[in-house]
Amino acid sequence: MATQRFDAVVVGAGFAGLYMIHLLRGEGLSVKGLERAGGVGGTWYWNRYPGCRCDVESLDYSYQFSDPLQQEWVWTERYSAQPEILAYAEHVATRFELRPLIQFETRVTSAHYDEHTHRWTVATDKGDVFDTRFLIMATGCLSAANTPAFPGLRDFKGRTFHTGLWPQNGVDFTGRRVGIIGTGSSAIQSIPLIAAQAADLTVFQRTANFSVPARNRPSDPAAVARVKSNYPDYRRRARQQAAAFGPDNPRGLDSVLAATPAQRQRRFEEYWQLGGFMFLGAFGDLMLNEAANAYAADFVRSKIREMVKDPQTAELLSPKGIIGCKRLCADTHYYETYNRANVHLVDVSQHPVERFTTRGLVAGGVEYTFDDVVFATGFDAMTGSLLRMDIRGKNGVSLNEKWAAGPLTYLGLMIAGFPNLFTMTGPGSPSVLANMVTGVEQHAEYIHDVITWLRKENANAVEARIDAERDWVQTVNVRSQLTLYPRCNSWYLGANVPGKPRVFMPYIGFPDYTAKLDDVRAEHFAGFELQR
Ligand code: NA7
Repeated sequence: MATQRFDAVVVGAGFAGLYMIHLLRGEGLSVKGLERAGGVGGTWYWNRYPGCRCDVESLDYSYQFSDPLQQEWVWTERYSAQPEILAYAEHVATRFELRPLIQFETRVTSAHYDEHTHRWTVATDKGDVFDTRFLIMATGCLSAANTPAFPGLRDFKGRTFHTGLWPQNGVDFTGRRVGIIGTGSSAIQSIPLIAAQAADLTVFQRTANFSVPARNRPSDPAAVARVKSNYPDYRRRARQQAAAFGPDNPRGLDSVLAATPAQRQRRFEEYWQLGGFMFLGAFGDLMLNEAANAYAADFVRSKIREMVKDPQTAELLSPKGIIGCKRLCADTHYYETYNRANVHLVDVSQHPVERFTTRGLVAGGVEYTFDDVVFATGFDAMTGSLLRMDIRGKNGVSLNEKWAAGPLTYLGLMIAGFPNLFTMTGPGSPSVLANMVTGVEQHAEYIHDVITWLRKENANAVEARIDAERDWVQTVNVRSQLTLYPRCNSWYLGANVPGKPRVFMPYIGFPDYTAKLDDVRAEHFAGFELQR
């Protein structure tokens, strides 16, 4: 196949890729989008499991770059379900005429940089070769599905599914004996629905997770009208929040340690009723201090005991550690589902899932037989989608070598030694700890600005300076140490993937990050270096 030449190749057509393509085309660049899926939507294309829903409210989890777009789109629920978010991504692709620029069902296999031409050669599984100046990785943070390498998996005669690679047309579990491995967010959302359909559902839990009721409901027209009457102001205030959403959400700023038992109980109950992530805003110090956090964790455990009738099951479902350290889950009737006669919980914390057989799987020396097994086992988060490609920068150094001890980036946007390569919401940026749509818009606009600067300066390439990268990695690390986040085995740390370096990947605090980006821009993109 003949090599095709572009100014920019954007890998991924999720929310990040769509807006990036839109911006670069607007600048007059020739742009090619490459997407392994058959359509746009990224995460929301793949995660079609029953109950899949966003845990950020719909008025926040949407683009703000176009006021007509945010005014005209109608979200039907407080927390959007996957089909509606996918429909929104499809609407955006149509409205801004992005599809003609995207090649679907095409996986990038390698990307190599040539220091003499300052260009990237990108190869795909379809045999295409692209020659491009800029390469933008809009590859998503939770897109590399993680299926543990269980011995004997190939021998299993039943059906298997991964929540993050769900069949396009759904799955009918009616009358089936189903096993599900994992109790993260995907499991917690899907278990109530699978349980309602299947003959029998067995949940294999390695670590109990904290979950709070989402309290999803139809959108409130009055609240929507209020936000839409001045959406830009709502967005501006949202960007000032630590996670870039919910500017009007109540937040307790005082310390739980200063409250009386009755005050504590009342406040936690009030925030429990609000639903979703808001629970962790009940007091100002819940994520800063282990003793403070323990009060919130105790409250949730008491709720689990109220909701789950069998005391032994309630005990097993009660998480031991820090609430919010692993991402908090928001559910609809998750704990109550364990009161159903057809739902069984198996603790695999001490006796792991050992192997698969033709009929099912063995855990703790017991064979469990199934028609279907669901892997709700998560993702190789934040770095997986990048490291699964053969990316080579200057001197042929691979990204896998560069990141052998953990990801190194400048601002989560660029990597020293990999000129003209940009990562969107990569490690070192607020990414998964903030509203992802706001994060991708911020990055798309910043990458656009860096490229515009380079072109104005008549340069051939831009690269992060190694010292700037080193300082930034240190900053990200130090910030995480000030919180409780590094104190558990979360995917934020890569702890869910055997052998992955244990490094806290996201930058905590959207407003400070925004201030840093603004400072860098004001200082003529300090830390970035142009090459001519
Ligand atoms: P998560 O949150 O990473 O959850 C994966 C779950 O799978 C978690 O409970 C894991 O237990 C479990 N797991 C992984 N490997 C195994 C093995 N080998 N045996 C038993 N259990 C295992 O992924 P999700 O898809 O639920 O959610 C990802 C994000 O998507 C979520 O945070 C939201 O942002 C949306 P562990 O806790 O590691 O002991």
